[in-house]
Amino acid sequence: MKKDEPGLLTATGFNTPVANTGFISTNTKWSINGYIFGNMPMMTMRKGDHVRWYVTTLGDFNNAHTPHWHGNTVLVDGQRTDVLAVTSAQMITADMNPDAAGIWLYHCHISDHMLAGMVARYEVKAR
Ligand SMILES: [Cu+2]
Repeated sequence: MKKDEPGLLTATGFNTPVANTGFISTNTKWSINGYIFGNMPMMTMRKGDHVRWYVTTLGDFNNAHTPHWHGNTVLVDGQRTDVLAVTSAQMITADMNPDAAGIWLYHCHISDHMLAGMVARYEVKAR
């Protein structure tokens, strides 16, 4: 296989038999604070708490994310929402006053990221 053979270069720049099998892309994982598929230690809070979420990401153009909270909403710059859009080196402060008790998903809403592990959980305990 020649290095500059058309159609063989990948986004990673690897041009190897392994790269061309899809091995690298199927083994790419997206994490939240280094954790994947909900294995992050549970983030816990109580109903009615004031919870401040600091949301950021770093990296290349692939590191655009859409963090999404199930069960509760956040307030950002006066806008109530349950999903944000964050791009590389951007920082967003989101304030939450959880009113729905339970264990909820917190995940990136970009399908490829979610399916590759970018999922965590948080728990809102009753008062
Ligand atoms: Cu993402």
